[in-house]
Amino acid sequence: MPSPTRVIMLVDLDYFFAQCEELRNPALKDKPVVVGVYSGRTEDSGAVSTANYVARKFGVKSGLPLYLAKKRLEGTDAVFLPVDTAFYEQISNKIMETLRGYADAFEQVGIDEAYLDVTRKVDGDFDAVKELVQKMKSDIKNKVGVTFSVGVGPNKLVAKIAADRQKPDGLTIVKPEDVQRFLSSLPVDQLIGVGRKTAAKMGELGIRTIGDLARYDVQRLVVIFGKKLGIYFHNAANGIDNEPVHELGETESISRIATLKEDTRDLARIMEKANQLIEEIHRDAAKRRIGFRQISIIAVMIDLSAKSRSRTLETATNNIAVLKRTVQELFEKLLSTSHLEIRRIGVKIAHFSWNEAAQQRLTSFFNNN
Ligand code: DCP
Ligand code: CA
Ligand code: CA
Repeated sequence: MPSPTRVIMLVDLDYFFAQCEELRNPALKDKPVVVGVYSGRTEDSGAVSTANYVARKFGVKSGLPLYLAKKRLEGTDAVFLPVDTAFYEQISNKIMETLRGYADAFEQVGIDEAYLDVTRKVDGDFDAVKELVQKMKSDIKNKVGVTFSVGVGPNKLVAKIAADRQKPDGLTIVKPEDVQRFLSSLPVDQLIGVGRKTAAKMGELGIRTIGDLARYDVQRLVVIFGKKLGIYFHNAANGIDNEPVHELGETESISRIATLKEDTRDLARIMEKANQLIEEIHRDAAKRRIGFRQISIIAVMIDLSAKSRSRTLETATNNIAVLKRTVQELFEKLLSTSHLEIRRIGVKIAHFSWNEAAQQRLTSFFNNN
């Protein structure tokens, strides 16, 4: 049975940190506003976190060194401010709470984005979406005073790309029958998972647009990028994505379990398998841009008894090295309490949050692949 058409929305808050600063001080509205991370070495060392759209007209954007932003805004009444994450999180929480009420299923991704499955809310009718979005926009405008941009499509992949097409305060709706046309002319790096390096590699193969990728022989993609990625790229380019909108409850966790090649008590062998599981778990967490505080392991011994160990970190992280190190320590502990060989192992992360440090590292995770 073919799955019924879904109506998926991505909401992305406009120039978020800078918009929050405007909210706190409306006198900033017509001026260039730059929010920066000051590294503190010299007065101007550091980088732009984000800038409002007035400042963007001068070529100021996320990642630009602050001294260059200053230079580009010379002679204007530009305002430079340091990042105040606690304040932005407050605003974000209020918005997310309101948005949640508009969705059948809701998944926050990072501090300023959320996916909404609104299929039932609009009865599967893409023509009813515009009115719903207008209602959401004016609701948030009244309650919080913030604008956002929306992408709508039959899945998360299309919704995410659509949300970037019109900003700020935009709305882009891509109906199922328009997906292929919508995607085909866009540069290939618009797809999640196609970073700079992958895009360069694809360029060498003559693949520049998503349409080029969609037409490229899938078998060759598998040979070049491996089975998982090759098939992912092929499906993504064709606008196929069945990922559900995950509700992220307090108790939710991400876990993997696998049987060892042979029963063993050898830590190196156990970690070889564990590291594979960790990489999958980490990729899942990265896709959803969440940090985790709790790390657990489970071992099924040869007598089929199960033992588990768990550790809660002081702050949320999404650092894979921390995950690997902690899992190894937990297995060492577990081995010391039993003389039995281990047959199956599992790794689990839980206690999720969107802490800012996790956000930053994830940015580099996506930019580096
Ligand atoms: N951010 C950051 N450093 C980056 C990118 C982003 O600190 N290199 C922070 C500041 C942004 C927030 O994350 O306000 C959200 O990032 P977006 O990429 O969604 O950018 P904006 O919301 O600022 O702008 P846009 O209107 O383009 O969405
Ligand atoms: Ca965003
Ligand atoms: Ca944004």
